[in-house]
Amino acid sequence: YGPAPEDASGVMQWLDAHGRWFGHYIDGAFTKSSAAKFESKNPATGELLASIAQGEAADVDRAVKAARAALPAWQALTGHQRARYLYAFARQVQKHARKLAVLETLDNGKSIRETRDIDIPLVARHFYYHAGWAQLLGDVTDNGYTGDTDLKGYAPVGVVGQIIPWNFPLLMFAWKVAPALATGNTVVIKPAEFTPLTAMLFAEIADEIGLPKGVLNVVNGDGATGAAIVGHPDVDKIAFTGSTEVGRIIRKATANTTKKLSLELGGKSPFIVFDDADLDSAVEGLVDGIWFNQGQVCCAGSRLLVQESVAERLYDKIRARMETLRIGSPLDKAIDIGAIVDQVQHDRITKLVAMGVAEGATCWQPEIAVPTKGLFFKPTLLTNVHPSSTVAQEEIFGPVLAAMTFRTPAEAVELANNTAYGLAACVWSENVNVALDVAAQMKAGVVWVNATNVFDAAVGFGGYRESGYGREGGVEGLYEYLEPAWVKSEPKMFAS
Ligand code: TXE
Repeated sequence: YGPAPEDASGVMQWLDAHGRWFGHYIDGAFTKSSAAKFESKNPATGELLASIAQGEAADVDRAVKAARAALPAWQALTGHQRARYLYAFARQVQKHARKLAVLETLDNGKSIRETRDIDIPLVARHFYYHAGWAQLLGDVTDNGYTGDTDLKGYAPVGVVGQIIPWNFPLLMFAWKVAPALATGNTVVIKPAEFTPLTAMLFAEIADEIGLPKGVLNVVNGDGATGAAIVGHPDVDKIAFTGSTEVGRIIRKATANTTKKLSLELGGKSPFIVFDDADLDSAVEGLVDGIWFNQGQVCCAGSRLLVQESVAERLYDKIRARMETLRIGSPLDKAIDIGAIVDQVQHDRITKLVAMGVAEGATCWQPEIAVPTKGLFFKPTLLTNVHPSSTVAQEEIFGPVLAAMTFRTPAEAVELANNTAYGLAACVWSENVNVALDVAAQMKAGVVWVNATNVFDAAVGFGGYRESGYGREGGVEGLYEYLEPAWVKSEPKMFAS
């Protein structure tokens, strides 16, 4: 990882070795059974990376059958034995870190600094963390005596269908797969159609570590493939991360079934700055909060709420910092902002910013160089945003900060909670009483004080209201994949 742009030749060779054509990973085998296919492109260059099989209902059915068949043997392992596979995954992720990071950056457009320093280490951390739980839970589910006569424990849910988005392809894969396997479930997972490639490399890792066939199945495809997983009668649980709109569709599709459901959906998270805040720190927080991953982050601090008395001073500092952001080739290690994942998303961001301006917002972008080719979008500041306007209410999912002002803490709380979402919030103040009081009133699943985007495998992440339900990570995340199974037997009277 020297100063030169990251070398992608090794990953290109890997793609070539596969004939730039990937299928699914079902029952421990790579298959290209589907006739239809779609293309995965590098959004920074437009270059075709590979063609991918479009999973059909028959592929989903084979994957579900494989997962069902693998379930008894997987559940019969002790927690310790399952943990060994999860530790092996974590170690292989570290071993293949560079390849995974480069492939993720090529497929998604995110900067190599982020994939290398944030995404991949968090993926490994997630597997290590859940390996620990596999051991501990195994002791409960396998041998769980809590007294002489009570056999208490938890049973795995069964076959789990998982559908993930494109903004953190491998990290979302880890967030879904690690807890499911740790708790004794088997998996059918569908990567997002924009970013299927690291899931294929991960399937190779599953093969490498000798994961029993059928325990992890990867079916590629778009929303139709996702719907086939959701609708399959032999899937016991659906775990979904994606848009609020598709979350609603899945809720309806499963309403008449007994499927367990967890949903991690969109957000419009407030980033509240009080007049006594360390403004320079807050600006750095914003760089992370809204320009990290090009703003394609469900918990992005996309609504800046700043106390009126310091608003102009903060805007000046933000603009000055925006002039220093570097946008360009994601493989360049000095880049802050990479490419937007797909033309559809780029168009959506462009449209929403135009709507913001039409609704009265002032749009400002720095005079920085942007590559002429590729799906790049300049960091953008919208001021004079009306709290009820579209850009204040709807997730833009791009590098666009919508700024509003408030006068009192009560007004800040009201504005902050004034959306349909409830995922994350940040409060910046040097006054601990104000910060904690406001933090406690946030309708959000996670609140950061003088910080933003702090994640850890040990902390349950998720939201409520239109941001969904269920948690990923931490103890809470485990319960999404377990059913309490309490068995009681009467004490035996031993004949003398
Ligand atoms: O999401 P979709 P899209 C938000 C963000 C973004 C918007 C649209 O605002 O601009 O959603 O993105 C699969 N049944 N988020 O259209 O469609 C799909 O194949 C089952 C926030 O890409 O929700 C992909 O694997 N599955 C979010 C996954 O759902 C279906 C991250 C997500 O795609 C399906 C991504 C169906 N009917 C977008 N239709 C976050 N919470 O971080 C699609 N899919």
